[in-house]
Amino acid sequence: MSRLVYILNGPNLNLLGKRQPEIYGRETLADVERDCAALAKELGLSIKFLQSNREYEIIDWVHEAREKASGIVINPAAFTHTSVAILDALNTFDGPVIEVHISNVHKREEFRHHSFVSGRADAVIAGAGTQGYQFGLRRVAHLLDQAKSAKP
Ligand code: CA2
Repeated sequence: MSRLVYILNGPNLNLLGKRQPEIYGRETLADVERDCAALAKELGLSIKFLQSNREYEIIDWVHEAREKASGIVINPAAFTHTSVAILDALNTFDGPVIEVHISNVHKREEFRHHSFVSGRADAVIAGAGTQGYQFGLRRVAHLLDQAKSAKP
């Protein structure tokens, strides 16, 4: 299998760095993509970095990842707290899934405390800022390496 990792971003994350810097920081999504691409190179991974405001598009990308990718890092944004459909899609994916939140959702409003996606995620990273994406990528690389060395 490839060492391709899909990095999926949910609604409104296209505004990253442009609004609410006190919650989400000053880095834009393009900055996050650039940092992830550099780290991926170091880790021997390649990435496909995507953002959508549409639930169905994220579901379609998870389906595409089933065919093409070895791991998924996902910040489902508000869909985290609402989407059984994204959970169902992720449940069809065989490789590592890491859920990332830029903010610490547990320090915020009650409605952000529940995540449907966490029911599938192998790890959940919240509150590490945009660095969380890099932690997520490192974890995927580690799990892929482990799986490879466990093969007879
Ligand atoms: O902390 C996170 O990464 C979240 O997934 C971000 C979501 C929020 O609904 C989740 O509860 C936690 C919101 C993404 C909105 O992104 C914006 C970025 C900049 C300005 C406005 C929105």
